Amino acid sequence: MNVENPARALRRPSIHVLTDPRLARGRSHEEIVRAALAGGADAIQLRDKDCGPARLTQIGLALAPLIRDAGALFVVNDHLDVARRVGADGLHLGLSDLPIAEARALWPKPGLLGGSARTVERALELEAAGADYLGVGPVFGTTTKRDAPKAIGLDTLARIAASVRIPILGIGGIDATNAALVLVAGASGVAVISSVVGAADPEAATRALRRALDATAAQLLE
Ligand code: TZP
Ligand code: MG
Repeated sequence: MNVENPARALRRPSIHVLTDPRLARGRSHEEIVRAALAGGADAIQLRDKDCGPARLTQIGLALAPLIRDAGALFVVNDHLDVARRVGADGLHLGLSDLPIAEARALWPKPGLLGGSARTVERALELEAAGADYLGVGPVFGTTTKRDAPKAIGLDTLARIAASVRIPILGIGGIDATNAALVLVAGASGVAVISSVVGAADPEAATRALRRALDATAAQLLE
């Protein structure tokens, strides 16, 4: 576990950067993670749809100390076994993965458990099943997720944010130009792939998101 109180760490206006080698322009997970952390990411989610658990574990073990040293959260996508082996803070499971209620029993607190929702009903279901946070989207149009459904938009995001007590992260088509809208709609933060992983300069792209979110959070507190 990297962070003393992972649930609290989720509360700040947070930036989760999801690694995805398909978009990384040939750069490694490590290059992207170093840049995202230098730019102010709060969490790294290890996500590689082309990689089996053994290779993913190797990558995760190499990333864990970098993420820990930056004081960021380390989340693993899809694979409970990998999350365990690399000592991750969190596990994120989508619709086609292990159901959240089952995962909760196998991945107890303080391990963070994230689920994916695009409707109020699903969000409430996941909260009741024990999710600690939700990735909600796609908020805007995205071509990153191959099977991504239609964008839900800011109104649905706001309805979901108002319906659950756990933090939600907007995901899908988010960058420094629209991240503020996601926070204003009630999200606690954003999860991004292409705007950071696919950027010419992932560190600068993360820093731009950081600035946008911090400025918006400060205004919301006024
Ligand atoms: N879930 C909903 S949209 C999405 C996932 C994993 C992909 C988001 O990628 P991007 O590049 O930030 O739009
Ligand atoms: Mg998944």
